Amino acid sequence: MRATAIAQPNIALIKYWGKRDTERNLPAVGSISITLRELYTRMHVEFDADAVADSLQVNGAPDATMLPRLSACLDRVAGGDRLRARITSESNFPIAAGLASSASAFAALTVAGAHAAQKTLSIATLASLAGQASGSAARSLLGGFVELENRGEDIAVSALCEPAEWPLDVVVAITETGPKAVGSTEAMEISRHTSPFYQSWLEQQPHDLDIARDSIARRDFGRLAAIAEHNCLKMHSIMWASRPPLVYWNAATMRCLQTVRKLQGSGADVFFTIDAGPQVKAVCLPEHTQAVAAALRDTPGVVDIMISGLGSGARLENAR
Ligand code: 2P0
Repeated sequence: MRATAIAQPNIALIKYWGKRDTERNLPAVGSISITLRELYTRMHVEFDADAVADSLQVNGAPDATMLPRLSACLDRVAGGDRLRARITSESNFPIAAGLASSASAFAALTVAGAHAAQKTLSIATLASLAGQASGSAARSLLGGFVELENRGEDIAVSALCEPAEWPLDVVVAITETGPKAVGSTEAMEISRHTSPFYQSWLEQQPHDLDIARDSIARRDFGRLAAIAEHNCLKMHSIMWASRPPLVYWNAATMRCLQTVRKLQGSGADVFFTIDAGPQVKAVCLPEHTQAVAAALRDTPGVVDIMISGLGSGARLENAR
């Protein structure tokens, strides 16, 4: 009746922004991501016949804010008539700051919850359940390069390339550690309803996915870099043109972009991507990782650096 699972956050290279069904939390577009290795969320779920309510501890402290979303996810995984659960979560990176903490949290919760409830679920079912909790979480079920497709009335995830087949590195430049002002779920809806660019975003996404998928298959770093930066800046253009405007960047975010441009100018194989937060993720070939990390660390406003390779999908740590 208890299980622990570990999952890594993922970074989208072709972004998920917008929903086609808010009730079932179905994305309006497909996406392609890379799962990280060094950042993790460990989630322990214990169903307890004596407990009268679910409880949640995040990094050692009780957390009532996230609990309803986690409880609802466990209801879908284990059934609404399940026993109440003690949930314990531990992450080694800032939460809700644009580092995909909900992706690793809900991927780990879905896997741990299913096992604790003694259910053996396929990846397709786990993806559907994790995706209902958080769209990006479905991608953290798998490792390396992962595609999330809109398939029929649901979603499907598949691994495009294992980490060892194209071992890229990601340098995360942290420019702010506080939680973001507007959560992704709310921000996506603001964009869908108000951004004049939203419709063309939907129309162009299949093309961007095709280019990225093909670049990954050919290990063509330059082509992947160009489409990933383009797709990222398109997503932020939608946000900036929303009403109210959604600007997640700070001054250091922009400086990090300039640093990446300078590195590219000096011949480094690196590109940037930015999610719904002010952090900059620089994706690079391993031979450039140290130079990329040093340049970003020296960029004014950067408060910390994290370096990660590509990792594997969500998995059980132990169970009883
Ligand atoms: C992504 N993001 O593809 C995009 C890029 C943020 C920017 O997926 O509403 O927390 O819970 O399904 O999964 C963040 O969205 O959103 C996200 P919900 P989620 O990584």
